[in-house]
Amino acid sequence: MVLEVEMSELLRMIENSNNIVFFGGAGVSTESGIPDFRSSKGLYSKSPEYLLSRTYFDSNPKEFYEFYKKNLIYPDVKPSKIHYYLSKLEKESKLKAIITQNIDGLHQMAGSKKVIELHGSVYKNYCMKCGKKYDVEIILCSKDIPRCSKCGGIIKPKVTLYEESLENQKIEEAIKFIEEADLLIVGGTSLVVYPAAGLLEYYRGDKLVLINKDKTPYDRKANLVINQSLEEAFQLK
Ligand code: CNA
Repeated sequence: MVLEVEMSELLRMIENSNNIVFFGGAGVSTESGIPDFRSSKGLYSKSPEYLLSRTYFDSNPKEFYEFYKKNLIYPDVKPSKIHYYLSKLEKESKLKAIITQNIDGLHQMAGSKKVIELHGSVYKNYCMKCGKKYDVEIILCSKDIPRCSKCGGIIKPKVTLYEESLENQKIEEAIKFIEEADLLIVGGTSLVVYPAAGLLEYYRGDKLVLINKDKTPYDRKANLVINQSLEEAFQLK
């Protein structure tokens, strides 16, 4: 009953706003079949952060790629109702930007245009030696370490690994959208990965909504907390 009140309040806030920003994480894509990292069924129940660190990439590229291909690339997944719902809000000029920690490209696949991918994308890859760009097929088709056809350099995904910095330009753009947002909806993220989670501090409004199955360190700061799935919270079930 309490939850129904909260869910109606969320829909009312969405109805009344024309400057919504959505800040999301791995929980946005679990309904598409991509596991998150930190819930009980998440990837971290199996694997340490070390396997996705820059140190591991540089020292054990073959093993890095074995893990990466198996656990982070899902070429056949499709956007879920949540991705399509957010895309619809943008088409209606209500939602101004999606800021995502995800690297799966599903928001764009659902038609969203303004997507800031804080941690990059599995679909963008480049040669570390000559800079030649590659799509995801080169990673999927390589038997072990993907190599550049032009110069033989190692190809690296444009994905932010642990120990690597985020791109300044993306951070600045994300801050601008968050500062100007009327309604900030944060969903499907444990909010423990920095600096991404710290971006919420830039929100100046009084409509910060947190939707997450588990509790997060920011729950106390939010104006509305819904500990439910995003599908349920947006009443898309
Ligand atoms: P996380 O730390 O795994 O947290 C995900 C959170 O989402 C958890 O607290 C879950 O309770 C919650 N959750 C799961 N499903 C749902 C749902 N349907 N509705 C509501 N809540 C749900 O992931 P974060 O995004 O916070 O951490 C950032 C990391 C995870 C980034 O570096 C990502 O690149 C990385 N990641 C990305 C993907 C992807 O691109 N799809 C998948 C797994 C991890």
